[in-house]
Amino acid sequence: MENLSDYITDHELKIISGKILAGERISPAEGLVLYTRADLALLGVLAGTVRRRLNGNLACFNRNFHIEPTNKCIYNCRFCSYHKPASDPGCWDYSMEEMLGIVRGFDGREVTEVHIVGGVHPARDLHFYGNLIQKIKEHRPGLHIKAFSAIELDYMIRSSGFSIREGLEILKNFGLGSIPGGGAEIFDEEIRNRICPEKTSSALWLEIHETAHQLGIQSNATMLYGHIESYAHRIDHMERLRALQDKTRGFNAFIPLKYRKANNPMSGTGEVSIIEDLRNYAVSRIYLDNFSHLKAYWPMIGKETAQISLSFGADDLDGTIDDTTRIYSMAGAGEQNPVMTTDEICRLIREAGFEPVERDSVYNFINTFAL
Ligand code: V47
Ligand code: SF4
Repeated sequence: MENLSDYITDHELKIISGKILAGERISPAEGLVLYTRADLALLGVLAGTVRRRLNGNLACFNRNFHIEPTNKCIYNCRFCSYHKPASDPGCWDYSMEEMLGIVRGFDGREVTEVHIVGGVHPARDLHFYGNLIQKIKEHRPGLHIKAFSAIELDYMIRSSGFSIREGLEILKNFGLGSIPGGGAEIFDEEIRNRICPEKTSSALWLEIHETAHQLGIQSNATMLYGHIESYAHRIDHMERLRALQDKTRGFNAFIPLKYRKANNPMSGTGEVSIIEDLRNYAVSRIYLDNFSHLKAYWPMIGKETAQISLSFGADDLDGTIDDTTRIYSMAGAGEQNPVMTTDEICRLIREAGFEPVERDSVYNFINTFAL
């Protein structure tokens, strides 16, 4: 036997594998066959081929830190362990000065990006957040500000009386660099209604990202998986993203986020296995053929799974983070104090057989780390 296809006994899988190896797009039905009938070894080879076609042997990361302005939130997503009522001792609400203090804490350190995302605060509008961006930029003009999920944007822009386009333009003028991928969850309306009924609709999430792309603001997209959704729902989610990306080319990275069960009302659904995480990375790498980057967000899945994911399609490990995010540790992720030095991230990447490269927030490569 000489060809990979000689080893595949399932006829349909053989045809789908042939398409992937030839660089052809697969259909939603074919994506479902991959999820349900392909074993992990085959998925690794197929996703690895796509990954190498797009990103060669490189695995990238950036040097960043997070600001989580508040965990007060007007919504009550059932999977969320993060938001707290104002009366709760675990509730925080940073003032402008406190947030600028976090930024100043990184003075003299080689970070290139601040990632700002938090709960949807009832009383903070576009003016407040625009001001925050402006002040950060005044202090450190070179720092890229990747900020606010579409859910936060929807509320802050709406409550300030602007259209989405106007609001995004205002934030861009203040210095917003790009938009993170949060709040996408699962687009299927029935599942969305069961896990986060009050949240910005899927259609509006997509519209906000489409408008941002039209204004030259690049963004990411996430998918919350491993709860009550089916494989068909995941394919539907990725299909909507792939269609938008065909139109705008404005997405940088796709980030699957594994549902973590601690301290939230959906705990009873449990968590999926590492096998499922790897299967999901591989199918998303193959399905989203027009996304250049697949991010394995290590604070969510842990350093070791992130390292293995590089062989299942991922090419981006996000950032050094420096212990500045709490969303996942509060939901039970293994990384209680997420921080990695540049040396550690490079070692992890090399050990997995890839070459580390530092990227900026819009995926220009800025630093290689020759041994
Ligand atoms: O939308 C909340 C998720 C997201 C849980 O763009 C949970 O670079 C798992 O979007 N279990 C916010 N996930 C974070 C986010 C993100 C993270 C890293 C990088 C980027 C980027 C974006 O966190 C929410 C939601 O899907 N989340 N609770 C939980 N219990
Ligand atoms: Fe609020 Fe975000 Fe938590 Fe939903 S996931 S309750 S929008 S903080």
